[in-house]
Amino acid sequence: PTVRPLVINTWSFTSAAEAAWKVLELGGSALDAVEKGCTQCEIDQCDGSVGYGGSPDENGETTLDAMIMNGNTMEAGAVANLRRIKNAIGVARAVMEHTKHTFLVGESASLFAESMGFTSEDLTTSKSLSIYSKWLDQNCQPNFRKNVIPDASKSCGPYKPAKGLQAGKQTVLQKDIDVRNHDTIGMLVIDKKGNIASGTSTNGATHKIPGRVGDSPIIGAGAYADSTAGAAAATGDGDIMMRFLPSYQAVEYMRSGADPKAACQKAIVRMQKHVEGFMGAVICTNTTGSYGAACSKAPGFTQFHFTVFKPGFSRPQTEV
Ligand code: SD4
Repeated sequence: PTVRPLVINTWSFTSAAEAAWKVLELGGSALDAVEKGCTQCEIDQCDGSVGYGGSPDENGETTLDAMIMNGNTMEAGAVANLRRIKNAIGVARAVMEHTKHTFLVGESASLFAESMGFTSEDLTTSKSLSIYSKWLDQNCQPNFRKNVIPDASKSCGPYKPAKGLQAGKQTVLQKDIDVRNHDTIGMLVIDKKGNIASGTSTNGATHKIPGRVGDSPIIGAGAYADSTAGAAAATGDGDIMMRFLPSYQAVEYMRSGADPKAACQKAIVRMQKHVEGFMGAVICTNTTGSYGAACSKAPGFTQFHFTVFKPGFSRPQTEV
């Protein structure tokens, strides 16, 4: 039997699922529900890893990555390294609907957002500042990059090859990435008409090198949607996941007949085969609203929670 409408999102972000569900109950579209749901997480600063005031980079700045995809039209919009704008998924949708482009990045993405009427404000909070200051004191040398960032009193580097990097086993950032700093929202929605949409929003990885973009805004990596096959979203170590397009892969597995859980598992296994100790999870739904998830366990990451709202539920429920 077909389950409609359906909201499923990564982690225990129930306020996001609730916001998306409200849109669907009123007859809204999958796309509106995804935008509303992920926006709620940006407002709530879900787990400190979505929205403003989280994951300060090496300069102490919070920057955001987001994408949204319409599985009916296969249109998508994305922003990465977005500065000063809180509603990253809103900007991603504006890229999709108001330009002929798909992906805008960095300062230019922020200028686009401002021109579209999004408020420009500081994304730093006392919390992000304190995370940054502690880390800076412990990890960085004074004035290393003074030539690059003239007003930096301290900064990081020089960067050395990470152990096993040549063999593709590890990334420079992997040691900094664990369950505490890695909770992107990825959301999949099927509306009453059967339209499927997906989206993500994140502030990425804590202490990232400025300019670092994760998997979340990359179409097919962070999320994917195709109303003829299903949708998927990923969370975890984006520096690794973006090399495998796990969301695209999982949707294609479902198109070839895999059930959602198996599709998620197969996408995870492909990454595990190549990267020892890799940490990540994928959620999937097919066109009938059957859904599933899989994760790659790592030290500090032994259980992956995701949230579901579907007919018969009076509130979102978290599943493992
Ligand atoms: C990233 N994948 O930027 C994101 C972070 C994440 O759960 O998913 N956290 O690498």
